[in-house]
Amino acid sequence: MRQLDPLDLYDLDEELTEEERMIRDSVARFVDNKAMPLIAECFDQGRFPDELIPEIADLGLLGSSLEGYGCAGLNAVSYGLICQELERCDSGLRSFVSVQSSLCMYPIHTFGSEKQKERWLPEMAAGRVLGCFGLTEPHGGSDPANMKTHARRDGDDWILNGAKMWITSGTIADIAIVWARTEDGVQGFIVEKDFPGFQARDIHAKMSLRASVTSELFFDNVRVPEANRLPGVSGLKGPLSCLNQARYGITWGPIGAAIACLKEALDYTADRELFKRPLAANQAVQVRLADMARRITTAQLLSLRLGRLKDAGRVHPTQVSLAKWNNVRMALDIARDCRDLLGGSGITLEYVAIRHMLNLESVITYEGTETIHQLVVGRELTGHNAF
Ligand code: TGC
Ligand code: FAD
Repeated sequence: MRQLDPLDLYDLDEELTEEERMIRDSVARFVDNKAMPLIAECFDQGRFPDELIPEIADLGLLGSSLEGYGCAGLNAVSYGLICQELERCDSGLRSFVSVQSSLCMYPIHTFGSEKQKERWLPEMAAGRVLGCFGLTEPHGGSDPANMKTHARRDGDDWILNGAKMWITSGTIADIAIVWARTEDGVQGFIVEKDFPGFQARDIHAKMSLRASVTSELFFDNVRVPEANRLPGVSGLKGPLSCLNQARYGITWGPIGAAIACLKEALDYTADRELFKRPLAANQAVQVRLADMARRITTAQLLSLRLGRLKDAGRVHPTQVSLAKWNNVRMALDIARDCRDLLGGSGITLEYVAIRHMLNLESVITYEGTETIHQLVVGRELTGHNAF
């Protein structure tokens, strides 16, 4: 009998097109050769590896699924594979690309004026302009309908006041896509970093996503020109539809993290001899490894189906919620279990498991907590809104 690939038990590679495989493999090469050698040290130092941005941009990974304006126009499955490969290295690297692509370039592309698209998108695709996305506020991110940040019309401008919390890339961003309450409902604004009254400050002492920048944003009577308002949307469906894009990518990313952990655990348990046999020869260890492979395979099937639905224009937000919930939970549980299989070695950054485990504690919280996604699925099943 032929030997199966332990990291792709159902030969899903065969389900990909040649172009999708090529994109995945070129990102994988970048990750293995350029990002992996840096990442443990960056995590240790609490530093985002911004030296990788030019190559990430050259590979076409910023705004990769958008058409025109210097973007690659790839399909949704390719975007998913990009997220998977980046997060095989670190959730922080995938976060950076998710935020730039799905949360900043997507709203400009979808809701922006032609002038805004021409001004910002080519520069963002080239990695010369970085973005961040401000939706969450300090008093509670799960309930964005209770938004306090507000903008008031003043002649040709808007006056913006409020604060945002837990904002990825906040202090390295040149522009922030900021969602604020107005008399005409929630609106999106492109706030430029040098607008007077706008301040970004890093959040320190994080034990998770240490190789990513996480910030607070403050707006004190910031004057934003009408030309910087996104004209194509009003209401919470604006930011929530950006989240659909990012959450879709996040269903793929943790598959990469889980694959990295399982691969490490397979190698480690094969090499380590205890009680006169390899650790991997114990039934109790094999059950755990088999369970990881089962859960990874399920997640791979879920994301690939989701990607094909998205490419066919038929994806439903509840389907994204179910996959975000399932796949992040899968990866977090696997990372924790792999950490344990490595024994004492598993607590060091020499191995990947603990770094992924700590990162996934953020991934299970951001872009809708696990509970929020469970309640979205519950609402779909029962028709009762439990929020
Ligand atoms: P509700 O207030 O009833 O609806 C408001 C409007 O939005 C529409 N809508 C959606 N549109 C598109 N996609 C979705 N997924 C949508 N969900 C709702 C809805 O139809 C309505 O439209 P309209 O025209 O009738 O006004 O909202 P709801 O009850 O449906 O939603 C409640 C809930 C709890 C699900 C929602 O508030 C939610 O998702 N909360 C979680 C917030 C969240 O995920 N925040 C993430 C912040 S960004 C982030 O974490 C980035 S991490 C980045 C990284 O580093 O990778
Ligand atoms: P809360 O909403 O206060 O939730 C606290 C707990 O209550 C959670 O366990 C939640 O599941 C639970 N809960 C909430 N409602 C219910 C309910 N009805 N029933 C039962 N339980 C409930 N946001 C951005 O806008 N932009 C970003 O770039 C961004 N990047 C982030 C990066 C990191 C590293 C992190 C950690 C967060 C980031 N976020 C960002 C914020 C993220 O989206 C929020 O943390 C998340 O939405 C949860 O909000 P909260 O932290 O205020 O928790």
